[in-house]
Amino acid sequence: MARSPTFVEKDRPQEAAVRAELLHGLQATPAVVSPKYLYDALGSRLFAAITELPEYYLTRTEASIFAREIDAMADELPAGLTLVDLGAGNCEKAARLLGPLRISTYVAVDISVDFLRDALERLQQHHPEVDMLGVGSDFSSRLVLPAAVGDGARLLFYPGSSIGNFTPAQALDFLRQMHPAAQGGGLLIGVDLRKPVEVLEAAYDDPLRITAAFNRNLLRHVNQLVGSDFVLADWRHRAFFNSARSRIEMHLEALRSVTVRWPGAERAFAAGERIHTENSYKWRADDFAALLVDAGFSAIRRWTDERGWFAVFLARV
Ligand code: AVJ
Repeated sequence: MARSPTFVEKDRPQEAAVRAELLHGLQATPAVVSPKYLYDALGSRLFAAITELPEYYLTRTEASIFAREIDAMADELPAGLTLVDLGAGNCEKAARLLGPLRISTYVAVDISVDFLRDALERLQQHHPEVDMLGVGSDFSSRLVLPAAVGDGARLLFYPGSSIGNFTPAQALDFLRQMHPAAQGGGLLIGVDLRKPVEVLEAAYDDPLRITAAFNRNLLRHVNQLVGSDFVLADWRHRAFFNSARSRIEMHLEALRSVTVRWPGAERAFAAGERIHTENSYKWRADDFAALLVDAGFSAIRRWTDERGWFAVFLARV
């Protein structure tokens, strides 16, 4: 019997709260906008294009690790887990895990439930035996899953090095929230590793300038959300490796002095002044394993590619 997915929306982000958060960041020195605003409909498509770039090794490398090690991963896990996909998007990565990991329930979580509908309905056709639930939730600051996810042991799935957007302190806090949320199951997480700076910087400043478009598109999204009048031609993409903090930083840099206005206020930017839009931390595998232990996880296994560029960790609670 073919089932159909269920959808729930958890705490839809309030327009007023979004405005307040954005305007607070735009008035700060240095100005800052959360990377979650990179992902409007166009931004999500630009990110998908980034994952196809030869320079953006992350997605491809992670996929190669899963392709090679999926049976070893399955050996570590009981059948019948609930797979909770944090940041599911097109559900493509999880689709390859359902069969091999003998998943009984699949929960796709993304910032907007609307991003999930088509993908989850399509996936359900291919896996009629798996219960499927789509959840709209911004879990980036607090991981709260609706009761509908159920009380079975969960395998929390956090691929793509999304954890890289968090500072080490925030990452620890997030992992500590994940530990009880797994309900006796575990965590399967992809983490980008330190590597030569030229490789890192090319991945975030590609010659086709897709990453530049992805970053600059954030200003259009902000204009839409707060009614500001950013002119994209006034801003250039900057991405560089901050070695002391072991992170790629993305910024938007004013090409000339500009004043940006929005209902109720304005902000002047000098030529060369920047808006910080993203951090992407690059971990040492041993440091990340220690972080998992700190967060309460145990029985940690890790797999990497032959270049040692990316790691997938499996941790049990
Ligand atoms: C989705 C956060 C993993 O940090 O590599 C890609 C986002 N930013 N290119 C990353 C991103 C610029 C990506 N994550």
